[in-house]
Amino acid sequence: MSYTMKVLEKVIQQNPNEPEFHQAITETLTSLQPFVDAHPEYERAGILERLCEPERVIIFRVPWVDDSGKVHVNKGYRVQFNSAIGPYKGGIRFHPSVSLSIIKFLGFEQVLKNSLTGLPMGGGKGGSNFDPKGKSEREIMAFCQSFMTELYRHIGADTDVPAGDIGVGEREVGFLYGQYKRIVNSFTSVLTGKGISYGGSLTRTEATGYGLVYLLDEMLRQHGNSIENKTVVVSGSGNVAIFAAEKAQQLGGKVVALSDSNGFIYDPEGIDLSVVKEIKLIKRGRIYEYTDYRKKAVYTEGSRGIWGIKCDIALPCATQNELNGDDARELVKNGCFAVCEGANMPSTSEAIKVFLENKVLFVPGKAANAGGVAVSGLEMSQNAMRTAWTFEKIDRKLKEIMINIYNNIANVAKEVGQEDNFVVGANIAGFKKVADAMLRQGIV
Ligand code: NDP
Ligand code: 2IT
Repeated sequence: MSYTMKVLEKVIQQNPNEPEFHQAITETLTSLQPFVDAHPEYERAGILERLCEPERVIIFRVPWVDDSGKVHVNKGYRVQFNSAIGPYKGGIRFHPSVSLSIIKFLGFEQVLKNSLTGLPMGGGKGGSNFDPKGKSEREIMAFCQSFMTELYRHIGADTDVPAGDIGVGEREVGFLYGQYKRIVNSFTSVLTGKGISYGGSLTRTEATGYGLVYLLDEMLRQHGNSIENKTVVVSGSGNVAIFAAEKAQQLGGKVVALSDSNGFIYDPEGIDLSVVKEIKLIKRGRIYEYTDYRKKAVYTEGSRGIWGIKCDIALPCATQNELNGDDARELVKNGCFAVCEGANMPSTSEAIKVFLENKVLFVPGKAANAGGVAVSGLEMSQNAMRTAWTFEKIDRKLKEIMINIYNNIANVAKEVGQEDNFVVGANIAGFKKVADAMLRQGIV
């Protein structure tokens, strides 16, 4: 058995009951196999064993009190996965499904994603099984303060810099930052995605969605195509989905659907994003409310149904494993020719196989959604310089980074004889830089 497959088998065996983590490492290691096995220095230095074992896992109790005075306890996590190329960097997720497996899969992906941005950032991820839905603002604040009261001792501007993810946006980052500053009495760049008035970067809110579409646009351009007049389906209706839809519309695409975990809306005339923003960003409501504003729009229960809508381009921007093999076959049957992942691991392994077999231009999340963490990196730079760049400057840099990522993954795929296989391209390109840094730093 090859070195790569031996490591994969062992890691799975040593980390039972972590299905999402197994899925992420299986996808990555399988596509890295020919490359890694052709370079015996990786085996000699135990690179894969070390890459698959987080440098540190922190699990902690998060006690908090609800508005009725009842005490609740949640689990808090921070997985500091790999710091070979920079301080740990990656978001915090608040969602009832959060488990060690989910945080480890996200942390593992983050290591390679951050490497692809070209910026000096290692990989980490954190979160809690806390469910923010239906909580008052005071309850959210109390939870964030309790979470940070433990987390603060493990993070730092040069050590580990968390940010947002599902359930954690600017409001939550603000509460987390306020508590950090209060405890350590220091105003440092320990979180990104901050509010603009206290060190946040312009464009960070838009970055993941915009970056996704910049990469898509470049890929289509290099294939003699464009977004113009294409029908686009975007799943989710959170931070990533909204700004992916916005940029796709700005580039002439027709976005016809969005979803949340309960169902999806289809608007044959094209989604009115000002309505979506009012519902989701201002009222914190549900996506079905869209039909109150737009009479031709239809709401359907069940979020998976969104993949049955005929489209040219699909952008899954909600959550892991939201698009399975059947969904992929349905998309292909309906003529979808490009899929870029705004979410982390939204396509199951079977779905990815279907896309690749059918020559769909498929870009995995670790490359396609790297714009968010890239602008987080730019936020860290601005904070270190005690300056603030304009929206236009950051947007330009974001676009440049996404185009570089596309060229990098496309070139690597071509070099290994797998043109347009961006899964292989992203994994090898992301891995090479981290592995090289690890080789040079000795056995640590
Ligand atoms: P948000 O919390 O802003 O939005 C999440 C969206 O996904 C909501 O519409 C939510 O619906 C939906 N969703 C969550 N779980 C499910 C589910 N089980 N089925 C269907 N829909 C679901 O998060 P983000 O937009 O920030 O994150 C979305 C994805 O993008 C995640 O995979 C995240 O890891 C990834 N990502 C985020 C980045 C960022 O900068 N924020 C950067 C790179 C990747 P509901 O309201 O019903 O829960
Ligand atoms: O998955 C991701 O890349 C994020 N949630 C963003 C991480 C960050 O540090 O900005």
